[in-house]
Amino acid sequence: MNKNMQDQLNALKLEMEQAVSKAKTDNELGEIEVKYVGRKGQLTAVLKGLAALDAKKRAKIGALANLIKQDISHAIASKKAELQDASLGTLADAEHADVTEPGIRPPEGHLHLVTVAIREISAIFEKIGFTRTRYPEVDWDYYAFESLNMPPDHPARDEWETFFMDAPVSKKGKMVLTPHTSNAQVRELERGEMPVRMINIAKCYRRQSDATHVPMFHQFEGLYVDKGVAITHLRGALEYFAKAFFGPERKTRLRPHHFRFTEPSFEIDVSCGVCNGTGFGADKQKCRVCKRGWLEIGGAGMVHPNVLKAGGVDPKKYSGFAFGWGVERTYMMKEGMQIDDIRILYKQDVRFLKQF
Ligand code: FA5
Repeated sequence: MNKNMQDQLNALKLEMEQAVSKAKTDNELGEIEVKYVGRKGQLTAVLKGLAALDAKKRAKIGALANLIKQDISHAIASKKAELQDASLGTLADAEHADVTEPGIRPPEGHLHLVTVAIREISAIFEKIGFTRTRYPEVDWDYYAFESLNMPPDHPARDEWETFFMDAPVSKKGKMVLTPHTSNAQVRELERGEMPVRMINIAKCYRRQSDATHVPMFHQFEGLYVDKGVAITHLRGALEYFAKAFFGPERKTRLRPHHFRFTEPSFEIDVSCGVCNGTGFGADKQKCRVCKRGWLEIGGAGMVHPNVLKAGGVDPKKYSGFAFGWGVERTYMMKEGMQIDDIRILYKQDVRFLKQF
């Protein structure tokens, strides 16, 4: 046997075994395989040298070389399995989950304050038989003004600081972004079903922005029309709402006012929840919201005969009351709210919204 070749093979075996045992990744093992037992590998090169040996030596050295090749292939395979086991162990550790542990709550949002207020207001009025309706928020001038006893060019319209639509004009006039929910009054009467007990809550738009005004806000409009409806019913309904929404402590008052679509007309004030009706803030300055202890939150009155007529209702037989309040202002006056600028409701500042 060629002693030299045998030593060479044994030395190669030792080198390969050490390389395999040091390997840390599948890639390294792949490289070792190529380097030693691949087609151009070192062991393969030794085997190629066998041709030069005589038959007897060739058989012995060949057998040894094949044995080494097998051992190395086994060593590589078992190292691969070992590395895989180890990596699965690491994965199992990393992904270990104890299903009995309490879970982690995902962050939860909540409804916007205005949506909460709308739901609460609807529920309060539903209890006294008012049904929530929906009417257009982009409507004809006729429903927003003319049918409400405000003919075109009437100065009373100025108060509503209206956005007009750049759209074709019809028999019912221009289209407007509804500046109040009163557009629902004649639309509801036109349905011709008596009695009417509607609560219409919708978006309104006006060219206004300050601590108590936003250009897009919501109103809730009540309309009650039946035989024998009197001003006492109006008072009763508003008192009921104010107590249900603000609690028994808060005060409301009616002030005479003028609306073209009600007669008599009133404005409704509620004692301010920001300054507790004192008119002064914690800094001893005038309250930013009300300035005088009371905040106007809506208008009301007995439905004008011309409005009943526009809706096809005979004012000699029927009478009714109507009111329209701002949802945001009403909500700002709720116990403990302390919101001193209406615009914050629409700033989408999560730090503010999260507090409720
Ligand atoms: C009206 O809009 C009448 N349509 C109310 C009415 C209905 C009277 C039925 C009689 C019968 P006024 O313009 O005062 O009235 O608005 C009513 C309420 O809407 C205000 O008191 C206020 O609470 C709210 N409001 C008005 N403009 C804004 C605004 N720019 N931002 C926030 N709230 C507003």
